[in-house]
Amino acid sequence: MKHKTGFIFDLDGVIVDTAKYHYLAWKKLADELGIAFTEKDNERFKGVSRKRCLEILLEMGGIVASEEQFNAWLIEKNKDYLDYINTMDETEILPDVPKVLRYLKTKNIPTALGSASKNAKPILEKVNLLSYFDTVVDGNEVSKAKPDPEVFIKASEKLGTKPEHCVVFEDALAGIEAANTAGMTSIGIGDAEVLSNAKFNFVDFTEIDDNFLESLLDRVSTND
Ligand code: B16
Ligand code: MG
Repeated sequence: MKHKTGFIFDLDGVIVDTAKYHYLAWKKLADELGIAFTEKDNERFKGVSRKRCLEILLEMGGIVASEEQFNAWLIEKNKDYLDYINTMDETEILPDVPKVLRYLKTKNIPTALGSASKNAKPILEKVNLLSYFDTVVDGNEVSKAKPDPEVFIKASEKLGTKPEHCVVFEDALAGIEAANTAGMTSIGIGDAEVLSNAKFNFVDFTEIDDNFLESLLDRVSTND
C-alpha cells in the first residue's frame, strides 16, 4: 500500500548559503567584543539557534553578560544579518534546488521547510521560493533545537504525513540526527564523511536526478 509522503528541507546550507552572512554578522559582533572568531568557529553555529550561538560566542570570550546586554547583542547581530539578507535574490539559490522542488510540485508531493532560523520566511520570499512550500516550520515555532526532532515532527504533523513517510534534506550533523530520531529518511547534503549517519549522501542537488527521486518516493511511500 502507498502512503502519503512529505519532503522536508532545511534552509541554511540546503536551499541557500546564508552561513556566510551569519558569519559576517557574528564576526562584526565578535570584533566589537574583542573575541577571535573564524569561519571554522562559525561551523559550530550551523543549525544552532541564534540565542545558543551568542551563548557559545560569549563562552569563547569568557564574557558574562546581563540579560539586557545579551538581548541587545542578539538584536544587533540580527540587524546586521538582515542587512545582508535584504540584498539576496534568486541567484543565491543553491544549484538545482528549484529542479527538485519543481519535480515534487508536478507530482503533488507536500513539501515543508524545517529550519532553526527565525528569518526563514523572509529569506524564502527574497529568493522567490516561498510558493513551493506547503508549510514552514521555523525558529519561531520550535523550542528544542536539533538534534531534537521537534522541528521535523512539527513539519510532518502540519503536512499530515507520518514520520516514516517523510524525507529530510539536511546539511548539519545535528539535523541528520534529528531526522533519524524522528524515524524519517535522512539525506545528507554536503560532506559525506561529516554526514555519515545519513541514509543517503549527495554533495549537492545536481547529483539528484528524477530517477533517484522516483525510487525514493516508491521506497518512502511503502515504508511500513
Ligand atoms: P536566525 P538552518 C540555522 O539555519 C543556521 O544554520 C544557524 O547558523 C542560525 O544560527 C539559525 O538558523 C538561526 O538563525 O538567527 O536567522 O534565527 O540550517 O536550521 O536552516
Ligand atoms: Mg542547515
